Amino acid sequence: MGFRNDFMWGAATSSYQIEGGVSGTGKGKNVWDVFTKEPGKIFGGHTGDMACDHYHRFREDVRIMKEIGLKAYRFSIDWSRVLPEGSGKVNEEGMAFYSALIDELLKNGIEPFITLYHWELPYELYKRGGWMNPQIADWFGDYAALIAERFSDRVKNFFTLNEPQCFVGLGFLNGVHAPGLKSPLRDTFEMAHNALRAHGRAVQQLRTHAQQPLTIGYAPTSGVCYPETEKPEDIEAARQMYFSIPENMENWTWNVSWWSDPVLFGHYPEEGLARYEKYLPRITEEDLRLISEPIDIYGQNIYNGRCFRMGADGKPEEVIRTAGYGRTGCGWPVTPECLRWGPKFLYERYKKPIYITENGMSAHDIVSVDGRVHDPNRIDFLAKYLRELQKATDDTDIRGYFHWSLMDNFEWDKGYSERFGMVYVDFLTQERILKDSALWYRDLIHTNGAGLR
Ligand code: IFM
Repeated sequence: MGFRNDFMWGAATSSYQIEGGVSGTGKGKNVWDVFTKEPGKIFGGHTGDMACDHYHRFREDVRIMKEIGLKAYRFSIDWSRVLPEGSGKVNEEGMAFYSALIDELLKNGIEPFITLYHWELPYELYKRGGWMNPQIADWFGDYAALIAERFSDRVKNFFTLNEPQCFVGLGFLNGVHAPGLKSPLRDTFEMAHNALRAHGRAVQQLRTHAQQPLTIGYAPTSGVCYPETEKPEDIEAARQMYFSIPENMENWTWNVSWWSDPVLFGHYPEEGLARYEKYLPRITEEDLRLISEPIDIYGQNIYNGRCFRMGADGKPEEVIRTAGYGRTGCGWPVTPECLRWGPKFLYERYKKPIYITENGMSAHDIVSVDGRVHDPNRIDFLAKYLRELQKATDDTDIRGYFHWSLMDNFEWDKGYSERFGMVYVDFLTQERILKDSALWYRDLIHTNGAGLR
């Protein structure tokens, strides 16, 4: 079928990873502002204090987006920038920054997509229990109401949470991300449940305070399971594995159905309820009604996957990667098939229009002697992945694709050591250089993906 005429070709970023503007701006601290100051936590002792200085350079960045021809831009709001204590007093300077960014995007014909939470938990709320405190659903809801009141006159598209798998798993289970805790399993299930309740409350509040009909979604992540062949049994093996519940408790958050079934179906998956029984908090009917507040679109971040076939014993078996398989700068496998089968399986199961809310690769890009940044690997990655996404459009309602990321940025515990952008950022001078991949993407957008065939 190919991409729809109104397909949203976009790029994504998140606030802490690009904004800077940490001091003297009225912003409160979030857990990352604090965690990055702890010795030994982040590669090279890097912090997001300056990042890409987008807070001061957003007009230049929007001009770059325009040059690439982006139809859409997905960015997140730093909760602690607009509500320094997480609730209560508003930082008007922070609100003015996002308002000006939105105006600039619209002036340049770029559709804004706001993510409410891309891991910037206000430190003041963390001190009050953060995700462990059931009140967080209301704190997050009130924050969503504020954003809708101020911005929904101009912004129609919202995502609530980005990758709850990561902010609970990496932040509270293995502790490599802020706030860096290794919490008891029981606590992590409670936090996960509260995060889903917060999602539901935000959906309600966005709609209640909306100044126009909104398109609201959610943006979890997953490693996709894809089939070795198109034989129905292999497809079934991959589908089963994609929605299965991991046995390894150290990595329990890394799955789809625990996070998405309650949102879309109003109940947790049976397999998970059985396996996790001893760790679960009290889950009420009222909670499940809140969590499953209807949404309009389903966002999914997809970077890679694992291959499965149906074994002779009728059970799915993993196809081992071949020696020397392709890997990105940070070592993630290159598996383009995930961008075909992931959206297809998700659409079959959840029946919502799909947005790929993040996809891309890190590479150790450098400025060449000609002053340009040549990134043929990223172009190759994109061509292969997007060709697979195009195949998925035959039977799946796919509305948009956001490349991660617009520009190189602060890659969490890896600091600035991994470059995910299609725009190179010199972190000493803040100079931006469009990489070859940005020019390739510009041409692709121009033909609505025709060049992929
Ligand atoms: O940079 C991150 C982003 O914040 C969340 N998804 C994965 C990206 C690459 O690691």
